[in-house]
Amino acid sequence: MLAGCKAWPEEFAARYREAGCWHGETFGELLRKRAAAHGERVAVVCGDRRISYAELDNRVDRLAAGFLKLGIKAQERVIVQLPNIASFFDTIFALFRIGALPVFALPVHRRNEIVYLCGFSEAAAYIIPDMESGFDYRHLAAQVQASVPSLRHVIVAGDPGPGTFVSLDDLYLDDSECSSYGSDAEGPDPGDVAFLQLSGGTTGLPKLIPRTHDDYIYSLRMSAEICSLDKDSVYLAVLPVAHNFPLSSPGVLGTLYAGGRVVLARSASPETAFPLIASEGVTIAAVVPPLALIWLEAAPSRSEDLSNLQVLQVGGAKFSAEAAQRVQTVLGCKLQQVYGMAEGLVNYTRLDDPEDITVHTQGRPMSPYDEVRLVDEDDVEVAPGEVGELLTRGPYTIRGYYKADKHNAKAFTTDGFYRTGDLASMTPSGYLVIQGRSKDQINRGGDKVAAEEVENHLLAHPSVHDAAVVAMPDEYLGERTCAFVIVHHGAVSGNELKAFLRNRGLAAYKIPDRVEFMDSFPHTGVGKVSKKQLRELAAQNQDVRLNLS
Ligand code: OOB
Repeated sequence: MLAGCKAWPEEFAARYREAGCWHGETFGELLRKRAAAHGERVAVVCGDRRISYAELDNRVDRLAAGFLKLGIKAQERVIVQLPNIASFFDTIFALFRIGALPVFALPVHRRNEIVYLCGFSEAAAYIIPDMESGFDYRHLAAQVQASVPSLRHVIVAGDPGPGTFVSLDDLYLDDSECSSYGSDAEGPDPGDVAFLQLSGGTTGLPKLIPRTHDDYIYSLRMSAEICSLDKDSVYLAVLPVAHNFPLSSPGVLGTLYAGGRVVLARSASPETAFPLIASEGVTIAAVVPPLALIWLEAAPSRSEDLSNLQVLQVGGAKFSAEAAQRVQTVLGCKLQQVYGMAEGLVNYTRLDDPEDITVHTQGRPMSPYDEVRLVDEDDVEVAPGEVGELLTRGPYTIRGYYKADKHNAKAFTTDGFYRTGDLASMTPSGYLVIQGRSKDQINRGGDKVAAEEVENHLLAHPSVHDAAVVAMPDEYLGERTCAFVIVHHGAVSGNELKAFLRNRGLAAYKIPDRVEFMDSFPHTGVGKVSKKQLRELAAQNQDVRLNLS
């Protein structure tokens, strides 16, 4: 396994193989088989382009050869920051085929995140679009390359500009040239890491999640089965496809696994998504709760025919029961709640579950081999029905983050359970209800913000003496971010601090929505900053100085 990664103990690996979870197949082989089975069927729709399975497979071979020619080697890391475009699939499957490892960045990530990812993963290449949503990724890449000199290549889907960046389109070799770069020779082992996902994070620096071919393909197979995907399924990707939810739950990869069709949307707005649902006959789509609210609001006044849509998946953050109740009547489709995490475990409500379950629970684990425990602060299991922290291990849940031994000792129990930091209860029939969170994270409508990461950036400002970042309730996003700040000298405004964070290259979703100044922080009995009290203050939305005096 890749250095810096923790494999499953052999007894567990053997169990998962014997149980038929791990089939010993790689992503490269998977696509090859789908191309053989579904050849001319459309795999991916992107704007006017319709790409068949056979064409995708061929493009992947030609690009894989191009990557090899460029000097990208097996096990090398490649930061992939692409929006919902067809090249995303060529790119990741080509990297999978040669055993190079995509590191999935999100389109919203900026200099701070990308410099860190490139440096920490010792990336060989960084793959970007030219422009997207008015942002020029080539400027970002130039800054990244200046900070990470070891980065060998910047590859651009689109116009690479005048400098040294490489055009992705130019990398595809002709069929005749491919054999000399032997992309089929010595593919990766199914037990190898296939790619690295970014964790939502709770610490100062983001963590990387190594997922293997075996474990991820198993999660696709189970997800596709639970969501009844087959070759007639049409999946609409409105969320950024690099995120675990639209990537694999069952997402775009689960749809390709089932031989279905992936329709890529450049925007999640009803104006873009609804016409695609109608024209492509979309059968399943996945959204985060704030987006579900927008769709619910828009649907009654729109004229598109959404009748093909059978399932709307909602996940990434808690979906209110009130909104959940409206999905079937307003959109005319079944609601499926999805509670998952890039570290592994994914829970689904099932398509034949009664409404009471789909509305009020976040589903149950997808695999019979998922182990779930709800524990108290001493790791003792709570009584049935009680709330506890959810711990989990299983055939597609990692045993450790990449190069993070110290953090792993805290984030995993000694017997290999991942501490999700989520507080949940379980119904008698085994469904989970998410009740809150013990981790120091803000879930901003599905975007996860690690409080400590933002606090560290605030502390870098010369006027900031101390900072504490907490969630405040928000009707639309569920939560927004409030930063409490103590200044020790000089005057600084909230807007100046936000600009300071932006200038440090922090992604926009991590910039606090609100900044409040205080003279001192409330403390707990043991002298720690009481985030509980700060959350209460933020929720009250009052003058915090008066509240504390
Ligand atoms: C998904 O993955 P991540 O890694 O961005 O975030 C995981 C965290 C969970 O630990 C939990 O705190 C929260 O996001 N979460 C939910 C939720 N789904 C995720 N909280 C309440 N209700 C839900 N339905 O967000 C993710 C990965 C795969 C599938 C779906 C979501």
